[in-house]
Amino acid sequence: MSWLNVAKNFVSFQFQSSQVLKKTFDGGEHPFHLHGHNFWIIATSDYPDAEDLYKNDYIQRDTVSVPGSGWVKIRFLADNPGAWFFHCHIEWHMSAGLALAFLVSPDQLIANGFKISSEQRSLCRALKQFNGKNQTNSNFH
Ligand SMILES: [Cu+2]
Repeated sequence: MSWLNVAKNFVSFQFQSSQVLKKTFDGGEHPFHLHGHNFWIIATSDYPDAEDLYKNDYIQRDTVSVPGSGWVKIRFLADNPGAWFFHCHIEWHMSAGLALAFLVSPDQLIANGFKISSEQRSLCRALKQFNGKNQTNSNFH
């Protein structure tokens, strides 16, 4: 991730591919999908001028293709409380750790009675333990 900015519930996020990703995976594109929200595609490394050319009229999608050696910049209105997965849709890339989660409005989730079960907590501990043992996977966090 190059940067993340949150202002008035608008999340701007730029995902930068890297040499680690290029070496680990095949160097091709990564179709990234966001759960729970649609996002605006602001620009990509293939179309960096889009940010100015299409200002205030960006295309809206729930999936964007990240160029293998490039980047994408997206923005979404975080108005749907929950933990939302943002991941590469190539199964083995996601399994290797090319994924993250946006936690939207955690205070509202707690106020609505959301609880993390002991089973979910054990999954978190297992993932933490796995990441500690697996150097390749921890490169993507
Ligand atoms: Cu991928």
